[in-house]
Amino acid sequence: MSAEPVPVEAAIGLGGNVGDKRANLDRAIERLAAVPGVRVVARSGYYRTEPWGITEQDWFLNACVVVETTLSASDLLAACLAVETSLGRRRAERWGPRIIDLDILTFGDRTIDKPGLEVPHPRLMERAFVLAPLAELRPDLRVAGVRVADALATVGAGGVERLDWAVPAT
Ligand code: A4P
Ligand code: MG
Repeated sequence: MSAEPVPVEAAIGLGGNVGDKRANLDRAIERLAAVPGVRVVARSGYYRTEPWGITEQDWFLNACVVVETTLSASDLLAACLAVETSLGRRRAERWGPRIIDLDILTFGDRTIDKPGLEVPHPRLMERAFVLAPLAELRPDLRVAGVRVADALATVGAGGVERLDWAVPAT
């Protein structure tokens, strides 16, 4: 008899700037929570953020969830991509407008570097739109030895505004 896999805590960043941003984000979290082997344990507020990378596009709505999962990191990524596709995402321009994007930010304390999956997310520590919602949930989490809250203080929260919208229970 094989033992049950020990759940791993992973952080997932979400963002989108096309269509009904709030509905897309809510649906993405609902669908992620419905994936067998994934339990959403914490959910951040909603953040209105200035576009990063390609600045000539609409503002983004960003948020973060913490999940406990018995899936492998690759299977969690596949689940994230399936949620994106189910919401109608079509991949086009890199950093361009999107209905919804789900990025695995951290997966336990693992470092993964393979084609199609890099964890921790390579641009995590330079982006206030990722760090602000993550710091709300896990300020003391360390990524490459640096506390998330300290990384946010370094980057600054310019262009990132937490909205006073009620956050659905997880
Ligand atoms: N991939 C590799 N590692 C990961 C990971 N840890 N999590 C691969 C998720 N995916 C990962 O992603 C391309 C491929 O990355 C995936 O198929 C997966 O195998 P994509 O979502 O198709 O492309 P992308 O998102 O356009 O590119 P990229 O580099 O992932 O963009 P980012 O870094 O996600 O940035 N501004 C604001 N304010 N808010 C935003 O949310 N988002 C972006 C996209 C740009 N500017 C933004 C925002
Ligand atoms: Mg992405």
